[in-house]
Amino acid sequence: MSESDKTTQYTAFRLAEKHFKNRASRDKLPSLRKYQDTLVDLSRPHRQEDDPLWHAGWWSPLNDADVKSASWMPWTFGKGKERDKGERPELSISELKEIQLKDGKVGWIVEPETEPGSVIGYEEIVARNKSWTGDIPSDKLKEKTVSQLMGEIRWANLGWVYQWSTKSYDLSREIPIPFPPELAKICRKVSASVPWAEVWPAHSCGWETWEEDYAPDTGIVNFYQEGQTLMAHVDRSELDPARPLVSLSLGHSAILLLGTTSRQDPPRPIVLRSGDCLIMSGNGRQAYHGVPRILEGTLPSHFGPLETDTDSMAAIKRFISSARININARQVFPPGFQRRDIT
Ligand SMILES: O=C(O)CCC(=O)C(=O)O
Repeated sequence: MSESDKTTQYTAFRLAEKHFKNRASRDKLPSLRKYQDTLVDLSRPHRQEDDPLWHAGWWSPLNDADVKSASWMPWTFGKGKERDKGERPELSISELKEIQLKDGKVGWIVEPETEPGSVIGYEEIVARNKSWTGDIPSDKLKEKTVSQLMGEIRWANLGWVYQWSTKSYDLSREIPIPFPPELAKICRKVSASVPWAEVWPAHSCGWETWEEDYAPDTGIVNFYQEGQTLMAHVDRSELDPARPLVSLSLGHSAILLLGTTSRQDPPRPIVLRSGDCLIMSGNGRQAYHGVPRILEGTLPSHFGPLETDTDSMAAIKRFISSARININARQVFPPGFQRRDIT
């Protein structure tokens, strides 16, 4: 198979991932400004002076020639190699709906074309749990210092433990690991601020009770160093396929790609800045999504070191100086669900 045959087989989602991952013009960051009509960037400040993305150069007009500047590179010759740089999705943001949240803030509704959810179901989770024999640590593992491990940590679990090898939660514990109450409070507050009737006017996905009974019990914390990515995926291991997944971003900004139920459809690029909150709910929970780029040099200045920092605050700031943290909270068990024996 020729190189060009291979590359034309990339899905639209993969092409978008390749586009945002592209590091060909190392001395210049590719421009986001040039494509601002297709980028959701809800918390972009009104003044450029206040914008870490502007300071880093992602919005700078100086970088507008990003693709052209790399045109001498050998890999731009030949159709296949050209396509290997990926393709920027051209979905206009003009049709997105803005909503007023109940706490006075403003939100945007991004409504991908998705089918109603399907989940793996409790019986299937039980079966997967039984087949799980544990992940054996690699014998290549060597002793490491805490600071080495901090640079390598990729994810951590809150509440029910997610097993990547079976793509299911380990529900065999009699008493689950508690989900941090302070975080649950924040997620419930965020969910309660959404006027759900406006988000889902045409059909109910159960949102009528969320204000009272949304209670996240599980979460994944993703740690990204610059250059790390998260491939396109769908989260479908929770028993209610529609309940909100509340996703909070901290540290460096990132591009999140939000697609549909098919990787063949072009995904919508969304800039997630530190402090941004993305909620996936209803059919939207079934959409492919991934993080192809941590935007280098975009750490907000308030993460800078201070003489008054405690040791633990100084350690956190050292970590985040080259990283992004994403905390996403989900509710595995719908209210009133009776867990049957799993042994
Ligand atoms: O890092 C993000 O913003 C997305 C994380 C995510 O999609 C996941 O953990 O399932």
